Amino acid sequence: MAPLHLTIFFIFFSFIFAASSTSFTPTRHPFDPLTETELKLVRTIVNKSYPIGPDHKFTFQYVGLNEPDKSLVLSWHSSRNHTIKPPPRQAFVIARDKGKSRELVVDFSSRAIVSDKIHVGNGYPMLTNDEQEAATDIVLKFKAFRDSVTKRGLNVSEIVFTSSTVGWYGESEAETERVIRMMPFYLDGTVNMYLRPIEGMTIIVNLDEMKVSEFKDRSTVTMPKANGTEYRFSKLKPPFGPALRNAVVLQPDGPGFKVDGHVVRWANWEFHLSFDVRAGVVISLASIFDMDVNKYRQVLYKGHLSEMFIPYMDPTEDWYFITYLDCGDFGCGQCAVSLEPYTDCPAGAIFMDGIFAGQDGTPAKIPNAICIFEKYAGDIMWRHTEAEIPNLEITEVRPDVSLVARIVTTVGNYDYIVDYEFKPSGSIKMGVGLTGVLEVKPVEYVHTSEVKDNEDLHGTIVADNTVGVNHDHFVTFRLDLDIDGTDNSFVRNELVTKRTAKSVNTPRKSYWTTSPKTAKTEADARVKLGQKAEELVVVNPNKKTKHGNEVGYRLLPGSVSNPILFQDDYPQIRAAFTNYNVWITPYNRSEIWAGGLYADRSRGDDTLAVWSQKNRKIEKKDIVMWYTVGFHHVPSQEDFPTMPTMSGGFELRPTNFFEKNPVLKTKPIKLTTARKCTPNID
Ligand SMILES: *[C@@H]1O[C@H](CO)[C@@H](O)[C@H](O)[C@H]1NC(C)=O
Ligand SMILES: *[C@@H]1O[C@H](CO)[C@@H](O)[C@H](O)[C@H]1NC(C)=O
Ligand SMILES: *[C@@H]1O[C@H](CO)[C@@H](O)[C@H](O)[C@H]1NC(C)=O
Ligand SMILES: *[C@@H]1O[C@H](CO)[C@@H](O)[C@H](O)[C@H]1NC(C)=O
Ligand SMILES: *[C@@H]1O[C@H](CO)[C@@H](O)[C@H](O)[C@H]1NC(C)=O
Ligand SMILES: [Cu+2]
Repeated sequence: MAPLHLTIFFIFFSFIFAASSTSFTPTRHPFDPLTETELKLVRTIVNKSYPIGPDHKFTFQYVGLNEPDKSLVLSWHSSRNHTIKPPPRQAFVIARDKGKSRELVVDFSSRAIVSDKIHVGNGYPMLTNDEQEAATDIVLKFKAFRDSVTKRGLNVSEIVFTSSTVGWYGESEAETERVIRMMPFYLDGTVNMYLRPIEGMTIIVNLDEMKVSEFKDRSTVTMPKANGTEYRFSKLKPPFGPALRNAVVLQPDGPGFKVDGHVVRWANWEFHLSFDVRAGVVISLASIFDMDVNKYRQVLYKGHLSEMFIPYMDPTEDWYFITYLDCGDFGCGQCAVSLEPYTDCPAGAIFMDGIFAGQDGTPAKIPNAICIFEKYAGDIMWRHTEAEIPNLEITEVRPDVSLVARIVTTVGNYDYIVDYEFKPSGSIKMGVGLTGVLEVKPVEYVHTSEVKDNEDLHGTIVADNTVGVNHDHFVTFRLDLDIDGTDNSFVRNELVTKRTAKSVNTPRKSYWTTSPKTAKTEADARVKLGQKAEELVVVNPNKKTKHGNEVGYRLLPGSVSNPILFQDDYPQIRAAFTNYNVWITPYNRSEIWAGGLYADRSRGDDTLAVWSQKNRKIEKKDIVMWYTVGFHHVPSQEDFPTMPTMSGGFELRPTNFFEKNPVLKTKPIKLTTARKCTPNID
């Protein structure tokens, strides 16, 4: 069967805005990410107070935009013509300075450090790529390690490393060392290193001292084979399949969106799109044009990934500590990869680089870290066929086209595809796709029949001598919704079943009706999904529609997986922000990272769960919604040697926000095939 090369062309309609340029022109915006010039300036300014360089034990762990004052941003934004001055532009820096974590705020206009303090609590800042690479070099030169490798009959030059944070397991000393655990893998015939772990070595590197602080070898020998781990097309051998036809989405008039600096305008949407080394994509000031009132209305002040939690379920020596907080430990932006045109993102996509500071403060760049594209996946936006009227048949259909901002974060073995999708109907969908390579454990077995009675493999045999270890993925988003303004409330609209009253003349025994309750405090707004039928709506109680309904946006959750570790288990204490699927907190510019600002070796004392304990008032307040997308992952053989994408997500959907269907008057668009093709079935 020869694969067919059939090209499908779709013609896209561009909505309100005309086709536009595909290049970014620099425009000042309070949410613009720090530029290379600004990062260099940060380095120069900091160096005046704290000499930078290897001898000074001063390293940059995080450099990002200092969250601008929200009220200043809003008045600047609402002035539209931008005659009001934007808030001062500042950088927030977390540095390691002679064994301490130092927080600095650097102001660009005064070219000065305007805030300077030492972090005194638990936890350490994000790891830099640079120090993880340095740690690898240190271990490769470490004599005891090299001896162990030789003793095992292995070749040092075939060994590669990833690093793992070590977590916290109840240690009570005030200060622990800032250490990581180095995990060796063996190439020798494969590039799929994660499938060939070298087990039984404990290698701890102190990052501040940059030296091996502990080394142990329990000399286990099992290692999965390299054979069968290949995934590069160029190296795989025929037969290939299943055959897919080439598909190209063509927009003869160019993309229907416009990018001005970092501001994206498409159809009825306008938002700012940025990159942060910890969060990845940051969406801000998203507003939607309402034809009825002829203006843009605010929806999302700021939305981004806040934290991820990936605990593995093997409690033994080589595995117990694998309980990552990926964004706080490794940086979900720092781990972003360059996206491939036409495969990671479709034709017509445009790309944005990710700029961040390396450990010595010099700017580093991830080219094409974010892409933006229009998506048409054959879905229907709305339709109706009317066949009941004599002598008249009506069919009205509008295809569903949306705009997607995408980033792929590859944290070691896993690739996370994070999509922010905007729909003309007013919905915003957040999508999370998991793909990449499993984290596996070598075993002596090749078949389930060999497993001893009562032995828990903590996973599935997915290949010869290879167990894919059970684990979870929890992906937490911070969503500062501002529905038509900042003063919002959270309404839990329960659907309650009623028995029909005896007095009503009906054969029906039951019905359901709505019972809305506004959450007064944070405690009222902690939601475990799936326990009752309820709609969760963020409303603006000061704004009502013509018919008296409060304008709002509803949360449409995706499939739900809750954490099932015990609450007193250390990883769960650190990741207590996953204890509920939904939380609401009052806006606080310091409460951004659900697992705490200092996630590495954190002790759970600065999590969303702790902030929520303050039980602050949240009615008619500027509120923030937190939502966790969860997956329990029992690996299967299909996940080997790479894993087909597993997807989850959720939707924020207008609810009495508009007076009527906002896409009613969308002109019909024809997604015709430009070239007439006869599909060849063979
Ligand atoms: C930091 O300042 C010192 C002294 O002024 C200078 O010699 C050095 O080159 C500067 N380092 C960087 C990285 O700018
Ligand atoms: C800009 O907007 C402000 C407030 O909306 C208004 O007072 C001012 O007249 C406008 N200026 C110009 C030049 O349009
Ligand atoms: C070790 O690996 C390197 C390169 O990967 C190779 O050149 C060398 O011959 C190997 N040594 C042994 C003893 O196998
Ligand atoms: C590798 O695996 C393939 C089948 O997947 C098999 O045909 C081949 O013999 C194996 N090669 C080795 C060296 O084991
Ligand atoms: C804001 O958050 C920080 C960190 O959680 C906290 O210390 C501070 O008290 C909070 N401010 C308010 C007004 O709640
Ligand atoms: Cu998984």
